[in-house]
Amino acid sequence: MFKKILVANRGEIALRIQRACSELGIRAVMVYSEADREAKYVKLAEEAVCIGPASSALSYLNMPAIISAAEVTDSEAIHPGYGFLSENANFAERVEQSGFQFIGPTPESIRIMGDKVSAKQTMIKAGVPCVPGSEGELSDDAAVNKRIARAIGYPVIIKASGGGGGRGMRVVHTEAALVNAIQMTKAEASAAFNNASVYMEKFLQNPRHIEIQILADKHKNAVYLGERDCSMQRRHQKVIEESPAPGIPRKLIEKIGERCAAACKKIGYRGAGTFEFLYENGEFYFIEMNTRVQVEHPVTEFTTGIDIVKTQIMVAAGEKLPFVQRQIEMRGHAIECRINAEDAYKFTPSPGRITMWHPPGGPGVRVDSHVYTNYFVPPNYDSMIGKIIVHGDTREQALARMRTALNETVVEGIQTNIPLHRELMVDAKFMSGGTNIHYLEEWLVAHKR
Ligand code: MV4
Repeated sequence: MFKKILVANRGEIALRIQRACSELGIRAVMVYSEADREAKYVKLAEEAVCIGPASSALSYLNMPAIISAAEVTDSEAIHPGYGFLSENANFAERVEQSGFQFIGPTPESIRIMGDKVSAKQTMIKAGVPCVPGSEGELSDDAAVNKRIARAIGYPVIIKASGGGGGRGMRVVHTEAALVNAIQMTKAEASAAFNNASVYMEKFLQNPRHIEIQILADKHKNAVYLGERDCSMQRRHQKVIEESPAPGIPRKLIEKIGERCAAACKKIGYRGAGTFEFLYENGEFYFIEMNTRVQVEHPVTEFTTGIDIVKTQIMVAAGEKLPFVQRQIEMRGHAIECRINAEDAYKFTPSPGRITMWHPPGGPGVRVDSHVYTNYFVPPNYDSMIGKIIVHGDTREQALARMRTALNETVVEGIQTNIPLHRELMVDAKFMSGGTNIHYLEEWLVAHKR
């Protein structure tokens, strides 16, 4: 096992990784920008290295600064967390070329999944069901593209191969609009991702966003840890996640989960990963794979009892997965609310000093947050300041625990989205379960203030 790991991230996930290291008896080296000197995990750290100014480009995205920090502290491995450099294949490569273990998949796996056309082709070959669409990248042949769209059936969606997470997409409803839409998406993709490759899919109008968590080791073992329903989102930012996904047959989840684990074995995937699916009319359609630990991983930790971050570290060190598929059981229901420093209904960021922080507690309640009373939320980064996650025997119990937890929580000095969460937890449609990816945005329009 590693003796020392460098944590190349900030905020609640930096603290989460620090906690996993502590439990494993590993020394965690924390890096921080000038704006993050006051963070809890920096104060708690046995070792911490300032890697640059507040601007992410000069600190958390600064590869030489991070690798130098690993060198001067004699770290053996680097955990990238989520966001920042976590899905940057070149970073993973440079980390390994510098003699450190990258806590995540191989640069090759990251590269394949970063290119959405190659990710999809890989999944089709591995037997994972995908959205019907073009066989790979679109050519510039208008007649061929019209034929592909007609075969799929309108509406179709044009997506940038270098995009993902909602960036670089365009819905096309008629043949008259097709050629121009492809041209526009290509031009935007070229500018945004330096990659003009685009592909076409059937546009699913009212899907749910369901993802499957997997874990794999370096010995070709892979398991799935059930699903998460992440349909409650606004502008491609998830707001609430839960597991299990209400109303989806267990047998179907197991069938898809087995396919995901088999795909991981086939491609030699290692570490934690997430298969993103759209779910509509009882069918799963793969869209993208995330090669990092995700914000919402605690939901799965609650339902499976497995520590995903600890397992990431163990498999990076070469250990075998400490469980096989039949030992993994899902129990109860978990829900996560992301707590953001923002106006609850206008969504404008609300950085500043937190004058009072009273997190909730009690049975089945977990709070992942790096903030505390008198902490200053810097304006330079994502507005998420923490997560409240609850677990119960049933969805109803989990909802009741979340309502209690949200009512107990006191945050003063800045604005948060807790009032929005309080309303959603008593919304009749959300309470009945199974809302689609458009529900929250429609709810916000209907509840304008
Ligand atoms: C789609 C889709 C409908 N049909 N693909 C948006 C984020 C990116 N991961 C994929 N996205 C979508 N792809 C087809 N063929 C609708 C979306 C989509 C979406 C997906 C998941 C969660 C929220 C979303 C919000 C808008 C659109």
